[in-house]
Amino acid sequence: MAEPNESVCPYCGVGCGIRYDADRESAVGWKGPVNQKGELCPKGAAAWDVVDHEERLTTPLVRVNGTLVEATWEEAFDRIEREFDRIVTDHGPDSVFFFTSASCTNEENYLLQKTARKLGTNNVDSCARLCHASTVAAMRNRFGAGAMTNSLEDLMEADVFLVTGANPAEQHPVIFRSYVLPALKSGAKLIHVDPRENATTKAADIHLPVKPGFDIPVLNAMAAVIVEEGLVDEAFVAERTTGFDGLRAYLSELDVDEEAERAGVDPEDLRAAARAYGEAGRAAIFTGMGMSQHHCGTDNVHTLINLPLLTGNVGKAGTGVNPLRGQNNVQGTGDVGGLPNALPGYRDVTDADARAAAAEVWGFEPPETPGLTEVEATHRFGDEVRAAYVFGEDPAMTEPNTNYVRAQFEKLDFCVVHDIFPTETSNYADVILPGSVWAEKSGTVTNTDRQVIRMRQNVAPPGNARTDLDILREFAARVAGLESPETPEGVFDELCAVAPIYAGMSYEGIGTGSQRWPFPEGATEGTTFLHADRFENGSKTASLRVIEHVDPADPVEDDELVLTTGRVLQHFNSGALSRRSGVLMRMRGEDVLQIHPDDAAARGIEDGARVRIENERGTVTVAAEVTPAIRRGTVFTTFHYADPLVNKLTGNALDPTAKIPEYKHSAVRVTVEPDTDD
Ligand SMILES: Nc1nc2c(c(=O)[nH]1)N[C@H]1C(S)=C(S)[C@@H](COP(=O)(O)OP(=O)(O)OC[C@H]3O[C@@H](n4cnc5c(=O)[nH]c(N)nc54)[C@H](O)[C@@H]3O)O[C@H]1N2
Ligand SMILES: Nc1nc2c(c(=O)[nH]1)N[C@H]1C(S)=C(S)[C@@H](COP(=O)(O)OP(=O)(O)OC[C@H]3O[C@@H](n4cnc5c(=O)[nH]c(N)nc54)[C@H](O)[C@@H]3O)O[C@H]1N2
Ligand code: SF4
Ligand SMILES: [Mo]
Repeated sequence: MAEPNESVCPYCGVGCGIRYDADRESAVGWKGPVNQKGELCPKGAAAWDVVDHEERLTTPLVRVNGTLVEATWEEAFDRIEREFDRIVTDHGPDSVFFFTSASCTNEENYLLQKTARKLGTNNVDSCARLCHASTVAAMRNRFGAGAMTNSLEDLMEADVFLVTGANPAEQHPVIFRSYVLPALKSGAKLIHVDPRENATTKAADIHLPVKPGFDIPVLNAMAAVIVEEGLVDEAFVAERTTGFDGLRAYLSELDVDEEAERAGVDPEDLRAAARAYGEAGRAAIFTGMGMSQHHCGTDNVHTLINLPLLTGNVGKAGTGVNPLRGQNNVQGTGDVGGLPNALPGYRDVTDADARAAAAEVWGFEPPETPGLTEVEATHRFGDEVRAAYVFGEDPAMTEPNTNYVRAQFEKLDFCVVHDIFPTETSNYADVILPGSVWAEKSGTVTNTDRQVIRMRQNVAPPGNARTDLDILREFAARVAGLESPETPEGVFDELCAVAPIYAGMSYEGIGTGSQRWPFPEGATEGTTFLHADRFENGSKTASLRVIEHVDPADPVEDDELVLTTGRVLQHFNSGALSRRSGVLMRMRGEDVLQIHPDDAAARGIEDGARVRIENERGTVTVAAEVTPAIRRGTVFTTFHYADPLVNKLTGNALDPTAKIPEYKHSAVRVTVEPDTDD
């Protein structure tokens, strides 16, 4: 079987349409709801490389006397059933933790969270925790919904884009090229807040090279300028906000120059940015990991939200607060209840009505106590958590402080990894289940601007591998006695019956287009921008808040530098897919450490030299890229490689509200690698 059916790119949350092209033996774009001309970035164009890759898992593996050996599905599931049964009987259902997968479909994740809840636990979370958990926490708290407020189409109407802690030119390339650049060509302005100059900065009118971890001073100072210079939308503030007097009083005491200096940015540039944002007819915000991945990530976004509320830039086209989401289905994984505190459709597990509504469809009531979040769970392996089901994620590589995380995985009594390739985490697995990749499955994913898009199967999974949904159906039946619909469409229909934001959707309605949530029963189209007359929580008003800066978790000694980590265009997260693509490896084969010429000179580091980066958590070695694109005192590298494993250096600090790790600020010493020849 090889059918060129419309599917969705397995990489980022843009959600471009791709399919297999047998003549070219490669993936090609089709005119999807997002990539409307069929355009793709290099990752999407190379996505076939992962489908027929020789390292694919093609048969179940079971650990026998310490060694992984090939097994039948029957043997693998017998082992899983026995171990889950034993552990749940001895330690209760909360001794099991489920990783849902932001790289997998709504239907798959829906079944996995339902299985956890049938077993009696809310211990279910995904890498959305590592990503925009803080953004979602702040936005849900203030607006009642954590997703992009606006749609990509209406954002083209913006006069100003404030892009902070995000690099969409590399991380969301088709959005940048097809939605942002055309708006810039028509005269819109771009403000970029980022410690580095990168591909997004090239298109910027104003760049604020903030010190990692100092976004609150920048945003408070911008708010102060907006108030001071009379750029507040008074009618909007009166009608749609509360708390203005308190915020105004706080901001009037603030010294803009001092805040700018504290954050390491030029005060005049900061004032220019505030004016551009405040004077714009329509100003839109894109926010990313530079904001969210701090132990003050939730506060960062709370401070950010003051700007649209002060200037009336929410609830209309071309405005809002728009978190650019990570994987192709990180949005959907949360939507369908792959979260420890929420049932499908973001209904709180603590809400008795929500549990009763789920019970009506499910025939059982989900537990009421919120479960553990992803990193908290890992930190409790060997204590109250004894077993894990890891679906399409590689926490032993991508969670922070990997030396510690790996020691935690050692402590599990039982670990199942369900993936398409061997991973760093599968080194700790007792059973490995070979699943299916984008071209081998059917289902839906929800992209960054809330569009539910269909994936259709192009080819069968290799060898003995099975479709992910098929595996999860059997898993549900074996460990939780749960019968599930046989087709992806059957599962989707059940999801729509449980999740009010999806209630009116159907496979037929989506077709080769999309349906955007909220999409209630009987709707004919989704909602392009949220919060128009009321916020999603039903309130007419949202609060303005006073938020104060907190210092990053790692203190930085005089001889140390601040390591901030992130991404490049050609690679993706753990690199599981991108490092297996010949084209992408040719484009960018090796990791480098960006370091400012002054910091390099002070350490005798030349461009291309091997350098050692270390702190009390670990040591890694990479090649130096000496460049003024990074601010002094800060160094940058990616986390895309298993070697060098950069997450050895990141720490255990978590945001107290959202429990997101501080990936964007670690104190490190950087030295020339001693010559290994002598
Ligand atoms: N090519 C590619 N695309 C991807 C991914 C990928 O791995 N590769 N991953 C996907 C995923 S899962 C996600 S979550 C998204 C993430 O997309 P982005 O949020 O764009 O990703 P990052 O590169 O982690 O961080 C963005 C920027 O934050 C800056 N930054 C660092 N510290 C700070 C700070 O303290 N303040 C501010 N204001 N900025 C700071 C970094 O220099 C970086 O340029 O991308 C998705 N798309
Ligand atoms: N230092 C540092 N660390 C970070 C970050 C950072 O900025 N800096 N960012 C964090 C963020 S935002 C994120 S989202 C995480 C990402 O962390 P992970 O989610 O661990 O990384 P991915 O590479 O997205 O992992 C996807 C896994 O899913 C598998 N997979 C892909 N498609 C399928 C499929 O269809 N079926 C199945 N069964 N498996 C599939 C892949 O083989 C891979 O093993 O990393 C976090 N870690
Ligand atoms: S922009 Fe994202 S979804 Fe589109 S082709 Fe590139 S990686 Fe895939
Ligand atoms: Mo992410």
